Amino acid sequence: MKTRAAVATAAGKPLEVMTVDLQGPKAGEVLVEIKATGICHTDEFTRSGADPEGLFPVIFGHEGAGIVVEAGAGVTSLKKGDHVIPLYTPECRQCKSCLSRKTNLCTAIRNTQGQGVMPDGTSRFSIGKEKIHHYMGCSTFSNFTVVPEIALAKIREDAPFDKVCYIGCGVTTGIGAVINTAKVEPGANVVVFGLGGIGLNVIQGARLAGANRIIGVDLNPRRRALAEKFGMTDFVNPAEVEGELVPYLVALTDGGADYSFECVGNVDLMRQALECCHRGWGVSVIIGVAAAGQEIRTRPFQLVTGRVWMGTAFGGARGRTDVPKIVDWYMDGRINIDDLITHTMPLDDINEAFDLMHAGESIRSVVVY
Ligand code: NAD
Ligand code: AHE
Ligand code: ZN
Repeated sequence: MKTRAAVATAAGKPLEVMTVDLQGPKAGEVLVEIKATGICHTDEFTRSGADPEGLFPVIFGHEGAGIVVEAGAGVTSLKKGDHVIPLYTPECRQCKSCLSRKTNLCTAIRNTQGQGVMPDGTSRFSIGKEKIHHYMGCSTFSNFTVVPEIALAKIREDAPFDKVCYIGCGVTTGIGAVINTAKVEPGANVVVFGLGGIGLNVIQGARLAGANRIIGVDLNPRRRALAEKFGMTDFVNPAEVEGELVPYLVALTDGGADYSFECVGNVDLMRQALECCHRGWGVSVIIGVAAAGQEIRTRPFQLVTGRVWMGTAFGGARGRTDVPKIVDWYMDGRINIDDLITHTMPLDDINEAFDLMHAGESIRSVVVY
């Protein structure tokens, strides 16, 4: 079949909206009509060329929601008409990682997904004879896409696609980092570096967890009002702090944060996020994705004296199990997604979403098909 898609032909170039060829689903695969997709900073990270795993040409997008059009041979858990959210972290429930119960990082299709192809080693997307890569196993910047069955969460049918698509990455990553990864307890003091599409969900998660002080750190003063609406108690603009940021944050938190979260992808901030944690027990969670060649640094003494450095992908969520529950939280009014979706646009205008992100204007832009 043919489908409209935004194709990234080379690193650093704007996306090109065009008609591409899409092969139907093979065994264990599902054809999905994408109804809406968010644009995450990770799409921009790879588009820019900063991602060491970046492959081109490719169809980006990993924050979508849609409807099953056709289930391939052997698919048992989904049927035509089901509403779904594609998962860049699948959940096969059979691999060593899934069975360990220690991680959400299912390994069933990790290798081929990283190579931009389906589990059988081939791509479903092409233009004539030229192959186009899949991205993170999702490629939601295409009106129709093919996704493995184990990488689709079935969701309730009354949930609006243009809102719950954000659960496909940003919402789950931010809230999950607090609840699943850090396991923030009531009364804890939390510092969040970066108040964009991920950081604001960390704030919302910290409020759900019953945190006491929730301190937001961002260079963009326009983030303040929305962050306060989501539960931030104190705003710190590093550009306005006299002297060093770390001692300032340590003083603000009576000796250091119980938990900190880096939601930018900047290795210098990752160090500050660790070092503003409380001696003896502070936990710092890396969420941001840093460019190729970057490395984190700190004095080992920071860890010797009890601080813990950890990271999280997709908020530690097991997608097929957890995503339908997060959709319920949204539908029950327990979490706010609407206020974070600041812009919507048709696929033809998708490059505007990247411009808005760079200008610090948007939290989440959503393409509605
Ligand atoms: P975003 O562009 O919406 O937000 C980034 C925020 O960081 C902005 O508010 C910006 O003003 C702020 N910022 C930039 N430089 C700063 C600095 N030096 N000090 C303080 N604040 C600064 O991005 P996003 O979509 O929220 O994504 C954030 C990061 O999380 C990205 O690196 C993205 O790739 C990563 N991410 C990781 C996962 C995961 O599973 N680990 C999932 C989604 C996104
Ligand atoms: N390819 C990058 C790593 C990118 C990365 O860390 N991706 C996260 C999801 S970000 C979502 O917005 C992830 O889940 N990684 C786990 C995995 O298995 O890819 C690089 O730097 O090489
Ligand atoms: Zn993402």
